[in-house]
Amino acid sequence: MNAVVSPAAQDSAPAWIKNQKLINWVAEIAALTKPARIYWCAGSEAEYDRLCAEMVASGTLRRLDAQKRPNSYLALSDPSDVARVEDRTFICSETAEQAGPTNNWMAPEEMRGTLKPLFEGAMRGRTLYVVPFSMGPLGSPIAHIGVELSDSPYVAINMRLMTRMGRAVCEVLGSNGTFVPCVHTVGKPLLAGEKDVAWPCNALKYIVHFPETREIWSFGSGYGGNALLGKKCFALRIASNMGRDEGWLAEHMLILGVESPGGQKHYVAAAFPSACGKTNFAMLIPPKGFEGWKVTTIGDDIAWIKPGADGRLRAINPEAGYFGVAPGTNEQTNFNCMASLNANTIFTNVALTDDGDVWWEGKTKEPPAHLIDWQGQDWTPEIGRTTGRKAAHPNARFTVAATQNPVLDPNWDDPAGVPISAFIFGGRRSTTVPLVTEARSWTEGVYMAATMGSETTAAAAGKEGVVRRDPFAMLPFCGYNMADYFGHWLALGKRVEQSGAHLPGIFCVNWFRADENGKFVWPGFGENMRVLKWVLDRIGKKTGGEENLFGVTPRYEDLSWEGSNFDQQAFERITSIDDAAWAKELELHSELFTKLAYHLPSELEAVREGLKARLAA
Ligand code: SAT
Ligand code: MN
Repeated sequence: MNAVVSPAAQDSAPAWIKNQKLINWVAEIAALTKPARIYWCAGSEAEYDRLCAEMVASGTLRRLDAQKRPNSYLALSDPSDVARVEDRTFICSETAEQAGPTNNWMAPEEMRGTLKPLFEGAMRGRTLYVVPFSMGPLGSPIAHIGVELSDSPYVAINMRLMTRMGRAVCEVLGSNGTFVPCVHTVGKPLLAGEKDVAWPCNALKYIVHFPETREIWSFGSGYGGNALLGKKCFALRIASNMGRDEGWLAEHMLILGVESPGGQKHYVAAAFPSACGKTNFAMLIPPKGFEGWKVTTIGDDIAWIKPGADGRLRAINPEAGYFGVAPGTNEQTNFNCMASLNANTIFTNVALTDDGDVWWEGKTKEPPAHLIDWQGQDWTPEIGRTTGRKAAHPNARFTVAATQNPVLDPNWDDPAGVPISAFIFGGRRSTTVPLVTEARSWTEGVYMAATMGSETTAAAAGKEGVVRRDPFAMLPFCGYNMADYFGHWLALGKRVEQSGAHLPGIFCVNWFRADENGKFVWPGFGENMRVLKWVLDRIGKKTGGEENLFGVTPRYEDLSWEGSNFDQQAFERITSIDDAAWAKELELHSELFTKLAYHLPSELEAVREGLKARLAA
């Protein structure tokens, strides 16, 4: 069947599109953006292969060596379009207070007025791809459908790996189903006869959310979370609004399964900021001394969590693939991830080897003698040393379907979701925050997550390595007032507790404490299993710990050290609480609370007062 139609023949959408609202909306957006063609994505493999072949022909993709990296491609972006743009991301709720002080806000009507001329004719000369997608298992009561209209074929192929995409979604949508409308353009119309560039984009960027009408409009970028609108825009910023209204949670969390040698299985959801190791943690291989333990992946970036019929919190991964950071990934840091990337992968902004494979910093100890770097330039170790230029961009990414993961959890696609036993929150902190701390209550846990700080990474445009407050690792992703979001967490906890269902424990971790030379003290990666086991043992009341200033931390003897030579002295270094540093830390909490004073739950203010008093005593 021919699914390519001219905009004029708009109503000849494929027969499997039964939703008139969708057909009308596509016609409306086509009338505004004036694409040369409309293509309805069915989501088949043949379609994927064809779109990739077209992008190879146009120079956007390069096919990698068929033996070394079968069915895989490399895309190099424009050097100005390499990460999320937080300062160009807007939450346009009715009032500024609803967006809160941590989001950029503009009045909805003013923003619509700004966007209209930008989208007017923006897709001229290009194809408008209609990309229907489900966030979550098809038909799951926790899942939701979106449709992205994009003039980027790169978006279409990435969405096929990252979501359940295409015709099957339209069948679930039916004639009356609702969907979140997502409009995306790279913002670079093609004039008649104009030759396209490999990575079209616009210096001006707008990533815009209208929470009330649940709409997303993205202009000017083709990269990652700016362009794959199912991810941060829908699954976090819009979904956090849906969750607040409907009594559930949309979180920046991985979900993993842990099975003990005795066959006891738990699921844990863990929030870390972008590029802090969520993918590595979600695919962890238990270290020596943990024979018989199994860790499996439900998701590596986003969790949607809802109380089930029994009141217990159940989670799904709304995504169906991983858009992970390549640099630093290797057989030692993440063996399962490397295995996932063996074939059927899209790489973006990594380096190309002379034999048609990919390379990035940290992939091997020694870099190859010659590479084409992420900007398409010759690169040698010598050039790297003398210019400081990296072969791969620090935010270079891979896109791969979850089904490529050798440790994918058998329940990853279960529409009912999986029950959550514990929440873990972690920032990247070279000082101050100990290896692991258990909250003594839900409220204390919400406080810990709310006041979390982290050093910035290359995942967002801007300066790297500065500590900023990143509540719940949601600072760039919460689609409404952060103080109201804290309140939502407190209320949901009360609701679960009142239902008599198990309320997950809350823990805070920090893998990143460094010594005086800036070297990480904790080995991390597979060794994080020792902390994970302590977390589960605490939930099962099987191990000890001692109270510190803000929760319960393990003593050296409370962790399992079998197979490890990490000694007590090193352990003290990463678990010690420095009173002076904490006095400063509490000042930063105060600063955050002052900023979020409007609607800040009084319970959190009370926890802070308690901590201050404890520290003074
Ligand atoms: O660019 S993405 O938002 O998709 C990745 C990230 O920053 O976590
Ligand atoms: Mn993320």
